[in-house]
Amino acid sequence: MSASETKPVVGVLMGSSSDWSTVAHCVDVLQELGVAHEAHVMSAHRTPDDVAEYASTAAARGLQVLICAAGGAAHLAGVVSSKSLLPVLGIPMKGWSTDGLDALLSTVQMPGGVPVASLAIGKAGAVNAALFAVAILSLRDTALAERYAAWRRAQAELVRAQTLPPRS
Ligand code: RP5
Repeated sequence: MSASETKPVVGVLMGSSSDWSTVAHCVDVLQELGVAHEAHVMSAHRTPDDVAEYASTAAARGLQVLICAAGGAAHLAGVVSSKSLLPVLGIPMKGWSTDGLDALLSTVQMPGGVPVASLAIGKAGAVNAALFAVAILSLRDTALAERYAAWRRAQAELVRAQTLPPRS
């Protein structure tokens, strides 16, 4: 078993438990690929001190990639990146008025010098955040790299197996 399977190496944060139904897709992929992870609700606005403490101690606790999901004025990924040198991946959540565009822009438009890699809004971003983390970890974990390659091959097979219904 590789180190990534025994101790959390990916930290998944979300701004609210209302994000969980989307973020669960990210956690499912991490689970499927055998990446040890932890998930917490933590808000850049509502619990800023907790976010700062978590991010500033994450690397020392063995985490290697941080994934942050937030909606609305989505500052979670940016604040985490401001307090950690780890790779930070942002997942914009669909919110209550602009279908996630507000969160996308808040996540992606970071000032130079404080990087956040923003994924797509919603489920696709959640899945891809997990896969992006896997790709990063795979650089130093050959067993994980093999599982990731197999996952991508299986995905391709599912696409090849797709058929279209006859048109009437
Ligand atoms: C953000 O505000 C959260 O990430 C969530 O997407 C959004 C709404 O939070 P709730 O009001 O549902 O707790 O901080």
